[in-house]
Amino acid sequence: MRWLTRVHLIHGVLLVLLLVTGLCLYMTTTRTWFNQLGVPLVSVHVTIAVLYIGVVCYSILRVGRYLLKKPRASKFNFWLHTIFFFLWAVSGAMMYWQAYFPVTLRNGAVVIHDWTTFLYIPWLLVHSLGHLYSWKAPWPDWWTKHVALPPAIAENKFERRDFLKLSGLTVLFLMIGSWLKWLTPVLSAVDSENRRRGYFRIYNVTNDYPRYQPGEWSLTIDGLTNKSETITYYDLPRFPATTIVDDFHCVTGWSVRHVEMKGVKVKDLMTQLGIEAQSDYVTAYSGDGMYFDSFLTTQLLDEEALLVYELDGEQLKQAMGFPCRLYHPDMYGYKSVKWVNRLEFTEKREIGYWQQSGGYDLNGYL
Ligand SMILES: Nc1nc2c(c(=O)[nH]1)N[C@H]1C(S)=C(S)[C@@H](COP(=O)(O)O)O[C@H]1N2
Ligand SMILES: [Mo]
Repeated sequence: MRWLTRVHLIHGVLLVLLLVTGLCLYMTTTRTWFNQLGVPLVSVHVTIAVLYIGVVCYSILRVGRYLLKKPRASKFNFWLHTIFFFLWAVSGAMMYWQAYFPVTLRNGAVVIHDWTTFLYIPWLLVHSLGHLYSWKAPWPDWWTKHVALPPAIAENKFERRDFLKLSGLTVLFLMIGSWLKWLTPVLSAVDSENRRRGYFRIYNVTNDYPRYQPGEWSLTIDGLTNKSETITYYDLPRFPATTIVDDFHCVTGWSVRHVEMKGVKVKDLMTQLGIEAQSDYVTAYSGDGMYFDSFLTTQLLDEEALLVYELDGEQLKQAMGFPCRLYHPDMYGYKSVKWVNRLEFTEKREIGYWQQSGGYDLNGYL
């Protein structure tokens, strides 16, 4: 059947492209490469996904009908893909339109999107080996040989007996289903607190990130101010500390809830240093030499923005911005410049890294 072969090929190619772009998005190193090449990988992934959804919607009924007469193995493939397709599409859509979903749902979607992909990879390897090298997995006969259709379907007769059998099966499945439901709390007891909470995915737009020794880091406040000042790592504890517990949200869909962050409010720091802002905009620069973002002066000074140096009671990990990252409690994670080493007050508003290359909103309010 020519049509089927063609659909299968298009389907396979799109799915492999989705896997490759998806894995590249998942891994920090590759994500960073694409960032540096200026390739908006998320948009590429989403575009392919839309094409893929189109192909599936166009072909699924016809393929399903064709496979009815096929061996169990083909039917299994069909159902596997239908289920995975559904899980990928729904969780992906929730990640894409994440602003409309509560945090717990959204984090669940990210986990499902990741895990379905990991589970899928071994299957894909076996399947493509079969197609590329005509290698066959040693499945038993009953699995791969053609099966006769049940008379009810073959002759289009649906008898009382079939109806009873179907109803019986349905009840059985419902029972198994509800029984499994009792199992889930047991299965998820391990580390469930952490899973519900979510975890930080480490993002940086540079290949490597600054690994500061405490003595190497400093933060300069300058630009349109009455004076400029530079503080070091050892100065940080000398300023009044503020601790907040807040949820951290990334626009790409993941969140971490109840993160305890300790640091100095930008406002307190400025007051203590006797610095007065004389312009309406501030740019926060990262010591990685690439990343920066801008704020209204009022957003940093009057909205409790913090220079965070402790997270959940420990000093920041190097990958997460040691010794200090900016944090605005009402804004997305991309405003949280890691390894922040300069706050420059400016006449005009600078357009930050992700606003230039990702089209992110300037203010980034949640
Ligand atoms: N210097 C720097 N800071 C950064 C980024 C970055 O790429 N470089 N990514 C931002 C984005 S988009 C998010 S969601 C958070 C992620 O924080 P994490 O890497 O600690 O998980 O950091 C923000 N701060
Ligand atoms: Mo982000």
